[in-house]
Amino acid sequence: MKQYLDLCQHVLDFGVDKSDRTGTGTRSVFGYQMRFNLANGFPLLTTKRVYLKAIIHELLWFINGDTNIKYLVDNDVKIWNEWPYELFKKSVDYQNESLDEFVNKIKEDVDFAKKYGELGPVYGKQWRDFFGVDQIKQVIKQIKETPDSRRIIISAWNPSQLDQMALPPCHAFMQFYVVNNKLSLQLYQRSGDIFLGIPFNIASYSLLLMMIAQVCDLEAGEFIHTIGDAHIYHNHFEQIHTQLKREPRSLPKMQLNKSVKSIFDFKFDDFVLTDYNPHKAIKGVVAV
Ligand code: THF
Repeated sequence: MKQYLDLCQHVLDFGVDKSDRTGTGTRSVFGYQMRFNLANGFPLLTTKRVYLKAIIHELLWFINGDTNIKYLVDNDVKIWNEWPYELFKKSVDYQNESLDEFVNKIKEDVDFAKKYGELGPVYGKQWRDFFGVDQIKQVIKQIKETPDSRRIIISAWNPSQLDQMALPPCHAFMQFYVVNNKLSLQLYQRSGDIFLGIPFNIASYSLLLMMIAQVCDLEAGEFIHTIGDAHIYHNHFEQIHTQLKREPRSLPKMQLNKSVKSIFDFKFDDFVLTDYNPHKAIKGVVAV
């Protein structure tokens, strides 16, 4: 995926070193755009192995309107664990449990999960119930009934609820566009962690585009990814350099179960990825 490697090189060359909320330090540019034509294959990075299982579960979890990490934990998806753990550490019930012990309690104790697995009104809540508006349903209706509309939008950014969220949305605003029987999706992401988050976000929104296209009887066109603060954490430089030395390989193919007709009926097994032959996985620490 040349687009991703170009982004990495651009930020290394033209980015400015900038401190951040997490105290890790980043190199950052403000404003960057990538385009992925879904006809060219499924845009899953090939310069490292990306864990698609987590991406699918996370997306189904968003679409379901869920904001509690229990579903993810039960499916061994770890990507959201750090944030509720940080909140738990500040609570009266915290007795020096490690992250692993915390996650085990979420898995085994339903009441504990209810209390401490909650992220607040994050993506799932805003997508499905933004002060009573089911934005997923609304957008699908608009795409079917008024495909020329320039108002086909989902916003996860709800200013009046930001203070209740464990983390304000990074991928905050999406717009859909229909032309020549093709559906395209542009995402505005206010903040993008280029090594860990961005590969997930590209794959996740490309999947969402394919799913919505299918239930609207359209082809998937382009996923356009617009990023505000695009940054490489200083402790990810080596991982980025490793990928820049690797030769990108041909993209895999993603097949959705064609019999699914409602966005709310997709299940984990309805997604089949083939021809994915990435370079080896690369580890990196997530900044919280
Ligand atoms: N915060 C930061 N600092 N980076 C992010 O990418 C990020 N997200 C979400 C919310 N806050 C963020 C969480 N998404 C991983 C991937 C996505 C995440 C968080 C973490 C991650 O650690 N991925 C590893 C391991 C995956 C695994 O095997 O479980 C990887 O190698 O890809 C961006 O939306």
